[in-house]
Amino acid sequence: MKIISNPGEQKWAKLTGRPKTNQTKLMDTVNKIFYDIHKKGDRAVKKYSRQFDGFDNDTFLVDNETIQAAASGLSEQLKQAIGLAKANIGKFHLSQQLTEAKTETSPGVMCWREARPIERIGIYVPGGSAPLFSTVLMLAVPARIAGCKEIVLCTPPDKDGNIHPAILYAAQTAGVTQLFAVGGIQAIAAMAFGTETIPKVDKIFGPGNQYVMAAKHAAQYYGTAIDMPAGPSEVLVIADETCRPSFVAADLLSQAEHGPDSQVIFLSNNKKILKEVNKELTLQLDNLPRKEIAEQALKNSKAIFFNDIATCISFSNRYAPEHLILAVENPVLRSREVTNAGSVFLGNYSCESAGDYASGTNHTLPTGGNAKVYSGVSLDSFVKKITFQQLNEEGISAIGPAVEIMAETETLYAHKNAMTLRLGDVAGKYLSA
Ligand code: HSO
Ligand code: ZN
Repeated sequence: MKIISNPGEQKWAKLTGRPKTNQTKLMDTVNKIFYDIHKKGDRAVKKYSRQFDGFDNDTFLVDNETIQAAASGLSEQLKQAIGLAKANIGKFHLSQQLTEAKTETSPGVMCWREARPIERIGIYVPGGSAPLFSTVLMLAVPARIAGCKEIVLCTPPDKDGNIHPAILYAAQTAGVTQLFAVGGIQAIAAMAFGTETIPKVDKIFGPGNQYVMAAKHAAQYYGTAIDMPAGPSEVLVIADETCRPSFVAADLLSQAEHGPDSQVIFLSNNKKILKEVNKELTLQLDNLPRKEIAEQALKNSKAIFFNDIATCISFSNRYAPEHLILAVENPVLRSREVTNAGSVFLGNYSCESAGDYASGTNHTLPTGGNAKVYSGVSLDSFVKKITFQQLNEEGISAIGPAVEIMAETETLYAHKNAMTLRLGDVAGKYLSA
């Protein structure tokens, strides 16, 4: 990584920018496929699956037998690991199930909120070179806890129509209700509109390449919600002299190996550490099977020296990374200065991999600077919160006159009347008493 030294704030806008992709041409393709699938359903999904994935089958539905059989293709060790990850993800997301207190805003006026599950959710799991079965757990486990009735999963099969057994197994243990061997834009369009075999869902979750992202964008336009806008995955590591350079290098590489467009940033207040991490990077890179991908990602990455950790954190806040690792002295204390990040990993032992798989936090996180305004996926992502209110006679007397005059000023006399009638009713009761 080439090292930049003490860039002034006027350079931060450029340094914290993300590469731009041209969505316009992509959206033309997406719109065409959406139109076709809306009109022709399964027939169009089949056409595009054949065209893009080379997959030609009578049905996309993966039957229960195939799903059950997947377990036998996995080692006991892996199944136990999946069990541990599932349990921790479950515990952490269950802890987010909070009941809000009812509030009496004026005497006799009670207001409160209650969560209700989103009924039908869709999960997209990308194919490609890495079978991300951990994403199945990250999305289906909280969906089940939230009480979502239908959990539909789409994932592209290989040319023979097969799906990685770990994806099938994770889907089964996490409670996916229907699984389809469909990928890409056509999978998102199918879940957005519904076809003869693939059900329409209310909200689509999950990562994907730029085609899938563009399709999720279109799905929103046609009335299906999505988890969040997403781009290539990111990590920003801040390290001081207390860090372990080999750990830092491993963390940077674990992000870099995701894809050639992965974003990797390393900040330090110590020039020696910057050099040592660089040395470690070269050493560790050589042993990685995904060396070429990681190397490409590192080409666009940045290592920056700042005089102090406070400036490193200010820079990170401007960048708003998906993952932030604080390999510094007193990381918990330092974390108070963090204002924008998807998920923060504190101290030398808290690697991103822990959160990617098994600590319990969700790995579906905002990228591309969206951490300034979006939270990562949590239990809240699978519910909506409904407000309730109940007024009694005392409540009508307390806020009735205010409602009347506000409605009158807005010239909405039916609104006013709805309150006037009740005020009259309450007054009548007192008169007759
Ligand atoms: N780091 C990725 C998630 C992931 N890593 C899945 C490994 N498997 C985005 O947060
Ligand atoms: Zn990862």
